[in-house]
Amino acid sequence: NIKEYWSRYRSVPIVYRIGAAFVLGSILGLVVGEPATVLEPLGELFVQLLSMIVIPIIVFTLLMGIRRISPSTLGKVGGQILALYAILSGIAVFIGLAVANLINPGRGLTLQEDTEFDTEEAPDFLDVVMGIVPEEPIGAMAEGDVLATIFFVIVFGMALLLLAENSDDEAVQSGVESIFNIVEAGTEAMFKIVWGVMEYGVIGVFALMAAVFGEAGAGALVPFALLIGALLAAVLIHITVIYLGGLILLLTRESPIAFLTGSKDAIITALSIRSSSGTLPVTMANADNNLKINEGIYGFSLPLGATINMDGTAMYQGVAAIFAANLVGVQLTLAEQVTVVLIAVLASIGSAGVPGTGLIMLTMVLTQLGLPLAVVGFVAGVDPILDRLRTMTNVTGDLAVTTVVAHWNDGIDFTSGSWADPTHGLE
Ligand code: DAS
Repeated sequence: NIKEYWSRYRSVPIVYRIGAAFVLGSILGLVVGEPATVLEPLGELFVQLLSMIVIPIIVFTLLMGIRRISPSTLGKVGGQILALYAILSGIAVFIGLAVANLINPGRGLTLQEDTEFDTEEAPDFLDVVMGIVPEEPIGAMAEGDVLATIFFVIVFGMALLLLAENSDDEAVQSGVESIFNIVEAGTEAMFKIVWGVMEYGVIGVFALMAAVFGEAGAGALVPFALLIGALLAAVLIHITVIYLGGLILLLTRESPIAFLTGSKDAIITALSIRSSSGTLPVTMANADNNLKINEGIYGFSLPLGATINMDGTAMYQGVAAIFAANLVGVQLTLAEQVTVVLIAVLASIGSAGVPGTGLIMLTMVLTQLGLPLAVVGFVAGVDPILDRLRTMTNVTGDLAVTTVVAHWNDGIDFTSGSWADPTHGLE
């Protein structure tokens, strides 16, 4: 009967239900083609539901986190996180260039100059750094400005901690206490919402994938097979060698498989919605429930990473630069390829983790190299697929770095069991 089917359905971990929806939706899109794009709004709804809780979950978990780690630790942790994010992005671009020089995507293709596209300017580095201090903190939250929100919440949280330690005014003390109690309940409520939204995600992901493959169409993918293949190879090398081998196994001595298992919901969500910021609530839930990382660490490192740590995006700039050069029959010199590394790392710090960021950044890279911007319009058709590979790498990198920094600062709580038995968050 229905109730029994429903409880059997619900007993399957959400990530496998979403994974099945991902595959079935893709197949439907490839088979049905253009008509499948009618499902797009159902997919957009999923992205909007996740985006709705991004700012609230950052505010709640960051405030909770600040209570858990001291200001001096936050400074040390922040330095470690920023250093790892920058180093790994540089390595990612290098891997992207190395793989692309081997596979040589774009070889034998000719560029159709007539492709139209609208290039928005990717924000420049200085604007991003200056923009971290919000003139209107509530306005910054309303606009979903993650960096400005992080800055304000840290300042506000520090002020609360100082009051808790120094104020002798009873009312203030109990006020601080009640704020943190509200935040504690708010955080739990946010995670409940995440898993509720993920239930809808089964439908949302099915619709998203049907629409994206319906839109792109199997035929359109063939000329870009080498480009998609080169990015896929670079992504897999970066994730297995650098994240699983270098960060998890070498630096934390924990099981790379258990890390992947613990991160699976975030990985499949990133692959589905191609937005690191939109995936953030799931990324945080996995860090909290499965990887058992202290809120003081992930509450800070994950929102920051979703915005400034985009290894997949940086790597793509290297791959796409070689693709563009091959399209127009030029060979990039080593110096030019080093330029790509610098631009890609700086640009990936400056741009937000939203769909299509990597494509906008490509205009900066191609301009710098003197390669035709028409290439951006040329690859735009398959960018929804390339973007999913980039975003999945970005999110996995955020979790891997967070795990290492937590390990370095005693921020992983194995008292409640090892990673081996991660619950899928439906506690
Ligand atoms: N979609 C971006 C993200 O959310 C990545 C990209 O466009 O490169 O991380």
